[in-house]
Amino acid sequence: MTAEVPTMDDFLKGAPSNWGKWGAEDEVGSLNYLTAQEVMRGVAHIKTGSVFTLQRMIGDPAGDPVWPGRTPAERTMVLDESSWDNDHGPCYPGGLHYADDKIDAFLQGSTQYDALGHLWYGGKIWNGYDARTTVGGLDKASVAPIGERGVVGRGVLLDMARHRGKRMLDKGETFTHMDLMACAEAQGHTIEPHDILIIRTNFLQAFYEQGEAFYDGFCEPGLTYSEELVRWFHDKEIPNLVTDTIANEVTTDPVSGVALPLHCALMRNLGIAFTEICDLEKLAESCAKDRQYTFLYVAAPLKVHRAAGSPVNPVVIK
Ligand code: UVW
Repeated sequence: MTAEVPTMDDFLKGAPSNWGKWGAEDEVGSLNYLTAQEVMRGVAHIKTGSVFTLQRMIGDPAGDPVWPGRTPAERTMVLDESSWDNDHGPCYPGGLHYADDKIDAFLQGSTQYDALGHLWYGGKIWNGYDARTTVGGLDKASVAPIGERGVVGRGVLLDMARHRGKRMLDKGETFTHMDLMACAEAQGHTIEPHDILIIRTNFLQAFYEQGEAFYDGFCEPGLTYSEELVRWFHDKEIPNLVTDTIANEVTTDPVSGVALPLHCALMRNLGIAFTEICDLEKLAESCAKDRQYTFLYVAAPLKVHRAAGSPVNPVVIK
């Protein structure tokens, strides 16, 4: 007999919450921890000026990994030289030609920031706003306020794959906050309050190697729920969780069977911003070489009105 999966309400009963902490109108949650002082703390970790960008290519010929049910972005040429070959191109004085294109894309279909109102349970989104405010577009806690604010602070790479001596973590493999701390210790640093946590699993390598078979029995590796873990994120006042997986946590909690409980416990309840589908390979290689795992992290998703998420190309400066 299989045990019944609890409702999110029951599962997270009594879990810590930051609702109201930054006022009744707040839409950026734990990003409020990233004060000017935190920006300068991040800047202090720039040692050589090397720059890394963390976005995966949109429309990568190798494929775009997306959450099941979403489709990769489709880019279409609207104008190119053939437009003038066929007399479709607009005529400008002087004979200017140009290329124009557009994309049809899930806003969560590439490296992205989730809006704090991206998901919910019990009829309430971040900060206690009614889930009905999401109908037709997010009137509250959309991605736009995160884009408006920007995200800058000390970033810390936690290379869980290297820490476990693996090329990539396995399907459904889990780790906890204790593992994150052990990983940091092995890397020669600590995790400090207000650090932006960037976790590498290299799991999406399986997508590039396996193609569609990657989605069979879909269960990504990642952080796994416990009350202690949620309390740790709360007490450490973590502003932003960044990973190289599609959804930042083990897809299904192996103990309870609940799907994506950390999205609810960390994003919906604590207001921690989630950044997903990052490419951490070049950064990880550099960190393994020079043993510098702390740096300045800078990101700002696109300001899309009422959107539940938006593409981003985060930048790390070491
Ligand atoms: C879901 O919303 C299901 O996933 P993500 O956070 O990856 O967009």
